Amino acid sequence: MESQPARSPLEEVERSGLGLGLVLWLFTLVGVLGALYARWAWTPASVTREGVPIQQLFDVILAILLVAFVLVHGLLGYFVIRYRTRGDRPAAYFPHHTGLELTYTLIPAVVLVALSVAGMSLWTRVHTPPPGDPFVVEVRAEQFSWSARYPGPDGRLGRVDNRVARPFNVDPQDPAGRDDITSSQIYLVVGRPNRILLRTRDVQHSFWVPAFRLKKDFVPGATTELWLTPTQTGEFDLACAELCGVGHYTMAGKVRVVTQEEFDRWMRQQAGR
Ligand SMILES: [Cu+2]
Repeated sequence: MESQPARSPLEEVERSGLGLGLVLWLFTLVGVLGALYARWAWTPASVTREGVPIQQLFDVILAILLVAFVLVHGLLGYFVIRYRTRGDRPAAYFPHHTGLELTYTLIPAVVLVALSVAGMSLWTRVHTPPPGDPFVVEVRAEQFSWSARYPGPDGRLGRVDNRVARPFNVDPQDPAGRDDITSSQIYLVVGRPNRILLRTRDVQHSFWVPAFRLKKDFVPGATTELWLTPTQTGEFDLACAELCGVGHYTMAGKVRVVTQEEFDRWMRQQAGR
């Protein structure tokens, strides 16, 4: 029996060039399928009016990224295979190509400027209070739980002062605060603008409801706010999106979007307790 002839070093290099190109193509395919799977299987439907244009912008960005990703890595794999060494010529070398450099500088620059303008105008729209009488709620974060404060029949939240050592730091001098209702339940009302005031009792936290497509930080000592208009009733996952201590991972909660009648009924029950 004859043994297999050993491969020459040149053959080894040629084979590894082919293998590397195929690995790059496989990587490209897995990347594209992974991104599409995450977009359609892991992304909950948007349930706010603001969430719709935000999702559209996400999708435009994802599409541009996928095209660039496939183009760059697909071509890289192709070149690795096509121009792998065969020992028949030296490698070509060119230090400069003005047309190529202008192309790969100007196209990304135009795309980035367009995306920045689209992002900034959307940001401004989402952060401009919508017309109409808003539903107001204060959401309070602390290590490691959530609570909420609702204005009572007077429709106004009592003034807060962080030096006041009372629940929610409500100033006892302000009569508007006497009928405020506090609860561990976070309610929002469907079909009207909701103004969510965010206050933290300790460190930074972040209010994030993936189905709303909006996220906002809590800043110690300040009140931040978020405007949104829910378009569907239901219970939606709330997560703290700012690493806030050892129990950060337990800071999951629910936001309940209900009709005005349901909310009014719940408020009457709370007031009568
Ligand atoms: Cu937190």
